[in-house]
Amino acid sequence: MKTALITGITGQDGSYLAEFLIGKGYRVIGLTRRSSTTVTSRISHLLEKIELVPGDLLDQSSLMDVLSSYNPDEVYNLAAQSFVQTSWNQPVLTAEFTAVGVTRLLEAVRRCAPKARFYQASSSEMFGKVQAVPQIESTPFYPRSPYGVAKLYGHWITVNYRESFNMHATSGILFNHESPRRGLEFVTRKISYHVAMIKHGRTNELRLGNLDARRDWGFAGDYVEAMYLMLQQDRPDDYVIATNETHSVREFVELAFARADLDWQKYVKLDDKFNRPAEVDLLIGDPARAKKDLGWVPKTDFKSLVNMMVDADLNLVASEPHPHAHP
Ligand code: NAP
Ligand code: F7E
Repeated sequence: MKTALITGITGQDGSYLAEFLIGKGYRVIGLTRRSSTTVTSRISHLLEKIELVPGDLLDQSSLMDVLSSYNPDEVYNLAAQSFVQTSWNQPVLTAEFTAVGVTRLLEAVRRCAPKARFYQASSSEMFGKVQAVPQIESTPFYPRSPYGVAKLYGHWITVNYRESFNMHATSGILFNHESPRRGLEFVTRKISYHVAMIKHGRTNELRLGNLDARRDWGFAGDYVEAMYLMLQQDRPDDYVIATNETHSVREFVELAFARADLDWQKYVKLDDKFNRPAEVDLLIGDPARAKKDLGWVPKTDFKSLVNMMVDADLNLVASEPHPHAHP
């Protein structure tokens, strides 16, 4: 039985990856940080099948303890401050988690479990102000947020440890991927959740920023398989994971409201508060290398993704007690 350590197991991707690896027969260890509230809602259905261990990307000794105790075969570093907008409010903390945190974990692997294969969750945000269309592994980077800059550090330190210490360290450059488990602050889930709230009469507006931004949106459940496949390769490399399609926020809005038979123009209001100091206007990735080396292709198209998220939120909101209902 192989052992995998997942940092960020309580997040969107961590929950799907844990499910996937359990299905492959892995012993799954999940790193969780101390919190005053319960943060395991995404993995509540898996708690009997995984082992949670305390640790934090800010704390070197906690990482070394976990690596020494479990000596995993594979380490998936999914933990990060992952919300781009917040990275302007907390740029230093974002760098501590999302950039230097990667070095702390790589050091722990190198010293305590040097045979482990390492996956780093890199991001299409590193392409930022894109220098070529579509983006591939060799496209020059131009990050546009403190988050993007931090991810670029994480990407290069992973490459550097591979080249310096001959580690099996891989960086997956994943484009936006979404699901019903996406955090409510990200635009796709914000839209699908508000559509459901409007449909059930719980609110009557959705405030958004830039509707013209274009993203290459895929399904998180498809993307975690690519992470696993990268670590099964004899030779570590970096891979773009994307759908090779781009859509605007406006298109997402149109499809999501249409799914619930609502006219979006009646509810969507523009609000400057959600505009960013520097925007990433267009992302579209070509995953040809992943297809060739890993045999990976996305399975879920854009419309199916939107429908999946709206349907899940319609069910979720229907099951939530009405805020005005008497107990
Ligand atoms: P997410 O839902 O925001 O999850 C982030 C996870 O990181 C949570 O489990 C969080 O724990 C954990 N975490 C944050 N700071 C930590 C720290 N100091 N120590 C330990 N754990 C910490 O993110 P996601 O969407 O699943 O994304 C997974 C990874 O892929 C992230 O690194 C993200 O930047 C990257 N990525 C995401 C996308 C995308 O479209 N989703 C695309 C490219 C790359 P708590 O639950 O305690 O907060
Ligand atoms: O924004 C626009 C916003 O916050 C998408 C993270 O997973 O993917 C994600 O980063 C677009 C942007 O994701 C609102 O300006 C308009 O252009 O959903 P998002 P993101 O910034 O692309 C990458 C690959 C990651 O690595 C990150 O971790 O939508 N937008 N109006 C809005 N965005 C938000 N959040 N809220 C709005 O009201």
